[in-house]
Amino acid sequence: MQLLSAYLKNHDTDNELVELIDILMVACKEIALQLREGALAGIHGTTSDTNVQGETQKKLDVISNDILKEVLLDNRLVRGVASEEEDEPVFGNPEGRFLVTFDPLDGSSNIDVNVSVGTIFSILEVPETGTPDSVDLFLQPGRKQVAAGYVLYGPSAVLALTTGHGVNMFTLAHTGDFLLTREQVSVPETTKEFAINMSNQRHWEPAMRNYVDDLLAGAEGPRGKNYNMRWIASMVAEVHRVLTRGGIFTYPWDSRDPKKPGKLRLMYEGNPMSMLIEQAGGLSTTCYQNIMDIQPAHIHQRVAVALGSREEVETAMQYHQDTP
Ligand code: AHM
Ligand code: MG
Repeated sequence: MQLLSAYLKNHDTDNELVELIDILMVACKEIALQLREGALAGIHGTTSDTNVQGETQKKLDVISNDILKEVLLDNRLVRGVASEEEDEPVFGNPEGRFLVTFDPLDGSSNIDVNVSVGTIFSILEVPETGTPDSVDLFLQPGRKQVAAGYVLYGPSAVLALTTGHGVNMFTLAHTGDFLLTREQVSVPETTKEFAINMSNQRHWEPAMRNYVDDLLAGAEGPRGKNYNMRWIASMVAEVHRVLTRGGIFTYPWDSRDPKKPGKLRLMYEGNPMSMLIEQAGGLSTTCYQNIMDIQPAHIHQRVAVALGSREEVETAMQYHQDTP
């Protein structure tokens, strides 16, 4: 089985990008270790702080954020990082070539109940040399990502990675190495499985309500087949399932906070997951437009997400075009 860095080098990945991905994995291995210890490491529960988005921070959110920041900013290749858990980007080497955005521990409401969580990351290049440190460096559409991925901390720790040449998966071995376990992952075009937080149904747009009603109607309804539903409340685990056996995962716009276009964040969740899904042949949209075409206005911007099996996502989009 091939080592992550050897695989990437054999597949024409730029040496500096390989080095950066290796460094990122040093941080993720440390997070995986902390998670494995669980209550033994005293990592359960919350801190007394809230993040920039007003959410209570879990202890491990903070620990994971610190690990990633420390490891990345220590590397000469990194110009700066932006994190879901930080108000502003943090800058490193002024000559660094890359910018990294991350959700250090996605799905963190699952930590205390010992259910899968993950780290999501996106790598961008500094647009022009000589530009001063500022948040503007990061405000690039998802199409500009040079790599994206996640590490799912589940029964095993799995890295799903794209550098723009398909999606590959690597499993963390007891030796501490990530080894190639799935090559050129492809999302099935059709599906009979959907994932949405149904408890928000009353807040959705009519188009989303109609779409989900028709899924629930099963074989007797307009979709003509029986659908299964899953909700793990951990986007990394949901996307991993979609990459593994297809499906549609959606966190749509809802009316609870009309100013926010969705719950998930464009730069830490929407863009990297969209790159993975598209590179595996799937589709990732807001139900109106392709997520990676959005020009971000600020780093903590939210986005509505519907991603997964191409035909199913196209159908969901069609409901949004057809419903006034
Ligand atoms: P987080 O980054 O604060 O963990 O929030 C993102 C998570 C996603 O992983 C998941 O899809 C969603 O929030 C779950 O939301 P809900 O609490 O509505 O089930
Ligand atoms: Mg989070």
